[in-house]
Amino acid sequence: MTVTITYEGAIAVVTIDNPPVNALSQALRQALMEAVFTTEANETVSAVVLACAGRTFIAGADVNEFGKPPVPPHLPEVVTGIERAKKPWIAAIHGSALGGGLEVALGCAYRVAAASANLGLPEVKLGIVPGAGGTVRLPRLIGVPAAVELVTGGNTIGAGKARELGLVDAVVEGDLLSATVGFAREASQRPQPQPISERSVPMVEDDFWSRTEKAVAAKARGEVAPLRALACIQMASEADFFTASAFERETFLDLRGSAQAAALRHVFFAERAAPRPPELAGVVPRHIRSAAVIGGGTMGAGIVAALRDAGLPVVLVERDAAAVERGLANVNQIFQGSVKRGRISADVAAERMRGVIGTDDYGALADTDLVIEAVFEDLAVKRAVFAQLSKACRADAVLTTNTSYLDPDEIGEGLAQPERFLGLHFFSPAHVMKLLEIVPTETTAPDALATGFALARLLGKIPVRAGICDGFVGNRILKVTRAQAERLLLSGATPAAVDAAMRAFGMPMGPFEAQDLGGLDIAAFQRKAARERGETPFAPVGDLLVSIGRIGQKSNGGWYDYQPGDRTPQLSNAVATVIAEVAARRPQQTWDKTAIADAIILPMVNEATRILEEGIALRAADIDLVEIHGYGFPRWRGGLMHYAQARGLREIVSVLDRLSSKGLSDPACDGLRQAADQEHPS
Ligand code: 3H9
Repeated sequence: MTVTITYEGAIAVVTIDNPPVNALSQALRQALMEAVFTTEANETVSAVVLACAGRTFIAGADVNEFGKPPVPPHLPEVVTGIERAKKPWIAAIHGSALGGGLEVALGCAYRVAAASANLGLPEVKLGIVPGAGGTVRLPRLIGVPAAVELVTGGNTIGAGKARELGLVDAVVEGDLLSATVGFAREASQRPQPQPISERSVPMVEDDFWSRTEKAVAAKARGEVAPLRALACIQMASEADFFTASAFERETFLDLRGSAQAAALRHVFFAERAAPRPPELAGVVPRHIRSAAVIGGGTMGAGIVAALRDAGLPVVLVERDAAAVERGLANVNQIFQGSVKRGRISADVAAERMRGVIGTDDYGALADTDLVIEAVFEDLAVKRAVFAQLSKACRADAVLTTNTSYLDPDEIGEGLAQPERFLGLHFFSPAHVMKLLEIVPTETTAPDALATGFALARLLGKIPVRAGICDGFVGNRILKVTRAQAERLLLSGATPAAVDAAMRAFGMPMGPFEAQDLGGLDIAAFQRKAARERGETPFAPVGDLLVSIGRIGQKSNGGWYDYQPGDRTPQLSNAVATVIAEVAARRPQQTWDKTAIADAIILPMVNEATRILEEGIALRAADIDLVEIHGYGFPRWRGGLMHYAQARGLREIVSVLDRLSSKGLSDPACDGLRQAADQEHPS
């Protein structure tokens, strides 16, 4: 870490160089304080530009320090030091000014940003609130509603939007540093602006706080930081700067040590570690300069869109001209949807479509680097595709199959150069969902596997390596979720009670609502296949509903009834009758929300432990990422395995023992019992 001071005439340029993201470590805070003293003491200096080396401005406090006691100088003192300097400080922002980084910039007299920069206070995403004046200065600068949106949502905004809000004073297209030095020269000739801390907070309407609190609570779904951040901004608007700053700091320190903050930090680091698994260290992936997708259905079209969003040229192969047309129309529909939602312009959508070549000729793949097969989940159909690919593609092209349930070892049987073949499991819609399960076969070479991870990086997805078993990591756990949900119905709970309990736990949707949305037919089809393999999947009610044509929203009825054109679930007498028939003569009990969540989540932990024991997942954190990014497990609980650790494995084993003694779950597996035995008493 270095902080250097250079001089452009009377302008001092303080440059921070603390790779990778100029995080505000203790050493950097100390050095910044010293830079304030040095520049204040130098009579030839009329203004100070604060710039950063490397890819970004200050990206925030150093998250690695959050588990440890805070060491002075604390960031609020540094920000105040900059704000009180007699020479105006001007922040030159490129890359990201986030969290503590933006708070430092708010201490400056002015902020100049590169057009490509982004700014924000993402602290709530780490389970905390800004701790160095963010909630107290921001409303004074940009008004309360805009500050509330930025702080409670934790999202970043671009330089243009920041200029509109008055968060930055100038946006620069060309050389940022020289433009900021020029800006500083002019600024040093003018009287300094009033420090933000001395400005007043603009008034809001009488009902603003109660209205906003409701809206923030509804979005937070159990996450505490957004509401605590809102309380800080309210305090900023109702008390003086010093009282509000003290309240903010107290809230920050309280949350910094909270279980939610620990969980969110765990996810932060797990997400950053995921693209670089240690077992692939030093393995060089193959080049991906072009891609092809076989199959233009929902999944294939989503994958094409994701590849185009990442800038790759794509060939879309279908079996005949009509299917090619349908596939291209599916892709186009995705881009048009993005235009409608304002995510991309019509020009960009057209450019993305121009980069897709549709064809029924495998000959078009002669020079393609990476092929993703995404045809119907049928072994024979998939094998036929790979027979064609074996002939058509370069010997070093990486060939992948997108499958959720089939065995990639069987799909790739007989393939030429099987070392370049692997399985992928995209989640639907593939251009939106962040998770990508990467499934090597027995013969996949390390560089082909590394190419799967490189693909995930390119697509901005979270990659998790999964071993081969029915459902890989995510869908194998999902089967337990669903089976447990049905066990609950047979022992006294209702679909609505189960769904409400899982929402209260923090899931975006309950298991029955989710099945109605996706369709009950797909899982029924998979259960049929499992029974043919001699397995005994448990879904007595689900099977009966499918047999009477209740397959979800698409049939106007599944676990719930639906009015045509309305997706609101309505309680269904027909379903209650089916449940009562299947549950007859089974012992019934009353279930509260906590007991329902336990009866679903803890058996999932049990299954996940088996998955780890079998080596299907390599790390507990990988399972956390699968659950969060594939199935909506609440991020603030840190994922399934982090939740289990935080909850206590002994307690989990004892709940599972109770459930299994009544036939309501499997008993705890050996691995879970052993881990519980080794757990320190809490
Ligand atoms: C805060 O500021 C609280 C204050 O209000 C209160 C103060 C009192 N600390 O994401 P990348 C590492 S809370 C430490 O892959 P990108 C990261 O682990 C903070 N390390 O890069 C990774 O390390 P490795 C508010 C950090 O280019 C490497 O940098 N700020 C931090 O895709 C590269 O990261 C945030 O929440 C950090 N703060 O994206 C910002 N940030 O190479 C969080 C990153 O060893 N950071 N690292 O795996 C980000 O959003 C992205 O990292 C950023 C760059 C957009 C900056």
